Amino acid sequence: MSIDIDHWAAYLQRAVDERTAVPAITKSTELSLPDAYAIQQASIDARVAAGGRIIGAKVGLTSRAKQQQMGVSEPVYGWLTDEMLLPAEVPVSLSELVHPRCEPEIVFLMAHDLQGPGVTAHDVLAATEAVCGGIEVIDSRYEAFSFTLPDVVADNTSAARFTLGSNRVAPDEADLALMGCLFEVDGELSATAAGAALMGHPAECVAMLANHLGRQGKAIEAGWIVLAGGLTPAVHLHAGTHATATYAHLGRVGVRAE
Ligand code: OOG
Ligand code: MG
Repeated sequence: MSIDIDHWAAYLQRAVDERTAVPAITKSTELSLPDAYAIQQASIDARVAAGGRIIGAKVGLTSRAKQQQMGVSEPVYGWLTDEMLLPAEVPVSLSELVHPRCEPEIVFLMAHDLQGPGVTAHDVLAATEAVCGGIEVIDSRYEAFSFTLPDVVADNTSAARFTLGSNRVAPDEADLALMGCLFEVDGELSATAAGAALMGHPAECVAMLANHLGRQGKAIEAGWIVLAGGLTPAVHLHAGTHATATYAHLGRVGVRAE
């Protein structure tokens, strides 16, 4: 049975526009992973046609903490557009979102294109301009923030907003596997992690992304921002919530919700 890709892309875009959670697609139809990526692509094509610009990509569900929290045990890939970038000090506006959560991320700023197959973590580091700390705000368009692997892929992996810390280091200036992270919410420690939580090394996640894109004839592009995946479980954002991630070498980055 073939499914209507454009119908489901519009279904998810309506949830974004109306800020209302919708039932997961797999509640009403079977959804293969290739069809889920086709829905994701149709959605991003529509955003770009409407004036959005792709400024990077993300890998998600790359840490055990995130896989366990969401009950999905395979990494996923999605797109970042300019509308998602939250400048420092600009609050997350809850009225624009459904039921957002946030999570600490290690972020790669790319100097060179990278296209799979065969891309290794070493290649990723050689193609990286700098690394910084970040926080991603995810906002599943599905009811109860609950989904299967193909559902979350179709939903552009819950991507909603992200913000970047101001400190940057060259990729050879710090051992990213040992990159410590303290994730605090309203001044209380929520979780700690090291970069190795992301598949042993955060660059491994970016290598997987390059190989994934390569299978579709696409590449990670110079100038892109790439999120390697949440290091810890995500936390709910309520009015007034202030979440900060403090990284070894990379300093602190925060988001405040209002
Ligand atoms: C899916 C997105 C996962 C990450 O960093 O693990 C993700 C979700 O948890 O809603 O962005
Ligand atoms: Mg994430």
